[in-house]
This record gives sequence, C-alpha cells and structure tokens, in this order.
Amino acid sequence: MIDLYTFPTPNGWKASIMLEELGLPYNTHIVHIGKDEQFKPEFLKISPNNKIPAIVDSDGPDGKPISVFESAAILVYLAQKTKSNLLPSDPRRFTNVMQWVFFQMASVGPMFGQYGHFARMAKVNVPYAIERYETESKRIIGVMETQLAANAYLAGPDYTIADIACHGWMVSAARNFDGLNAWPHVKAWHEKVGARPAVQRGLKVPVLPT
Ligand SMILES: N[C@@H](CCC(=O)N[C@@H](CS)C(=O)NCC(=O)O)C(=O)O
Repeated sequence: MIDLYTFPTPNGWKASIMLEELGLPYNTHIVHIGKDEQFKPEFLKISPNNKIPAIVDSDGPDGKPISVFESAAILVYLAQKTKSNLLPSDPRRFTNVMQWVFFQMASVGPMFGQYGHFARMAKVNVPYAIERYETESKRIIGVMETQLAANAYLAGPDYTIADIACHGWMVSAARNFDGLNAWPHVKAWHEKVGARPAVQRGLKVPVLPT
C-alpha cells in the first residue's frame, strides 16, 4: 500500500494524478502547509525539505518500505515500479520525457511559483519581482506553445509523466493569464489532459475538511 502525503497544490496533484492514472490503491494524508504541518518531525523524516508531496510505499523495490520526496522522483518511482509506458524504457524516449520533466521542475514550477508569490502573497509590493516572474512565466508558456504546435503531448505523440508534471501548474497559469488564450496549443493540450478521468480524480485530492 502507498501512503501519499499531500496538499491541494500543483506539486501535490502530480502525485495524486499519477496514482490515479496507474490505478494504484493509496491512503491520503493531508499535510496542511498553511498550518506549518510540513515542519513536524515525523513528516521531515520522509520529506527532509519540508515540502509536499511525499509517498511511503510499504512494498519497495526490495520488499521493504521506501519513502520518496520531490514530485518528479515520485513520478519516476511509480512509473518504474509499475513498468508504465508513462515513462518509456527505450533510452531515446526515456531521455526525451525526462528533459521535459526537468524543464517542469527547473523552470515551470519555480517561475510560476515565484510569480504567484509576488503577485498575490508577498507582504510588500515588489513590482520588479512581479514583472520579472510574469515575463519569465510567459516565456516558458511560449516554449510549451512551440513544442505543442508540433506534438500532441509535451514529449511527443504520447501522454507521459511530463504532461502530468505540468498540468497542475497550467491550472494556475490559466487563472493568472487569461485562460491561456494567448497560447492556443497550450490551451488545447491543457483541456485535453484535463479531460482525462484520472486527471480529474487526481485534482480532487486531497479533500480538505470544511
Ligand atoms: N521541488 C518540490 C517542490 C514542492 C513544493 O514546493 N511544495 C510546496 C507546495 S506546492 C510546499 O510543500 N511548500 C511548503 C513549504 O515550502 O514550507 C517538488 O516538486 O516536490
């Protein structure tokens, strides 16, 4: 059984969408990052960088429990555990998927995240930071637009973990940047991925108590 430690954010949704795509049974544990639960010692044992998502798989590769933090590491771990085509094993296709996963981790997540912070959450108004991260976020969406104009999915003709990694972040980009109307191929891809039943289920995890 897999235990998922998460909160409803773009990084958390990567893990829940992946678990739903693979049809793996899992228990969900809410780590309320607004209440600093990510700093609790028991959570830091599985996620030393105090961030969601993290998983604990009681049936690790050697039959012993294993914990995994960092959302992309979770995607790769789960794909390899199940030998899923969401991460092809052919070296060329594997590398192609991984470069888009790294693009998400190094560019999409950090830049969109900083834009959201400075535009909506910062305690002081810093126009320079807002403009910098907005410009960079839009440039990154432009990179995706070029790729998706020539390919059905981010890493080529097939849906892969690269699409799972990016989808949740584009939910916030659609909210911030006029429904992605300036990038028609990104918008169409986002709607196509968002129509997948597993993605819709994953985006509802976790349900916060009212
Ligand atoms: N690189 C990490 C980033 C994870 C991340 O930033 N998680 C945020 C929520 S989206 C978090 O847990 N923040 C709590 C904190 O920084 O204290 C990953 O992809 O897993």
